[in-house]
Amino acid sequence: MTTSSVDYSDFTIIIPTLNEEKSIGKLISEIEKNAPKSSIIISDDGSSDKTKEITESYDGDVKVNFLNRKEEKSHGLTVSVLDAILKCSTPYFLVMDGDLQHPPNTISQFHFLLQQNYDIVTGKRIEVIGRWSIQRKLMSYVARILGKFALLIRRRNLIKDVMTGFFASKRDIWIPVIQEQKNKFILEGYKVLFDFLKIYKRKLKTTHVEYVFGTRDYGESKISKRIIWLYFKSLF
Ligand SMILES: Nc1nc2c(ncn2[C@@H]2O[C@H](COP(=O)(O)OP(=O)(O)OP(=O)(O)O)[C@@H](O)[C@H]2O)c(=O)[nH]1
Ligand SMILES: [Mg+2]
Repeated sequence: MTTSSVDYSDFTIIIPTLNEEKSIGKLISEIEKNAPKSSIIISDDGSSDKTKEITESYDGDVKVNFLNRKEEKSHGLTVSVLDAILKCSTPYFLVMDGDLQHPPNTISQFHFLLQQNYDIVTGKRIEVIGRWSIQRKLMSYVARILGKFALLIRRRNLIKDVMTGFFASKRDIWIPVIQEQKNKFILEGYKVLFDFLKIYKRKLKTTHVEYVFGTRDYGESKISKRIIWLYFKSLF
């Protein structure tokens, strides 16, 4: 599977952003290299830095759309991803962070697996490079276990890392769920895939791609205590 021989015109990469001027330009050029002819939707919640200008000045081979959510009534990572999926015009999409923590050189694997008819392909962290505090590690571990448990008791599809924000899927599976049950997602939250799995009752064919997660090199984390609280509340 060489990147150069593959056509990614059936693939949209969705990137939720809030002040990612330090990494967004590099990420777009990495996507251009790793997924030629793909589309990108930058779903931005009103960045006050140069994220918009950098995105709009891009003039390369992939189609980049800036979805400006600045004036929307509801803001948040989850609602930004859902709105981008509704705008997606390709059968397949991938959601990844804008801060380069999700490695663009794995994009081809997600695309390949969707073409093999998997419904959901998730990124599974095999290692975290850089320093994560003990609290962050513990929080991540507990959140994962509780998330799995919450899906298990509801008899929903289980996946390796239910907390991941790095995942790919098929537009046609998501659109009806978003159109009919958007209010069941925690729109302000961070766990869009987990919310989806909690809602979705049919059997899904799932697999994962392993990757090494970097700690943030640029910009600032937007995770707040409120976001973490919203997640724990959503479990039950
Ligand atoms: N549209 C939108 N994007 C957001 C929002 N909050 C965060 N993001 C973006 O979502 C992605 C993930 O957010 P991060 O702050 O990196 O969260 P994280 O990766 O769990 O935390 P760190 O490891 O500290 O980076 C980044 O691309 C952010 O810019 C939001 O409210 N709206
Ligand atoms: Mg991050």
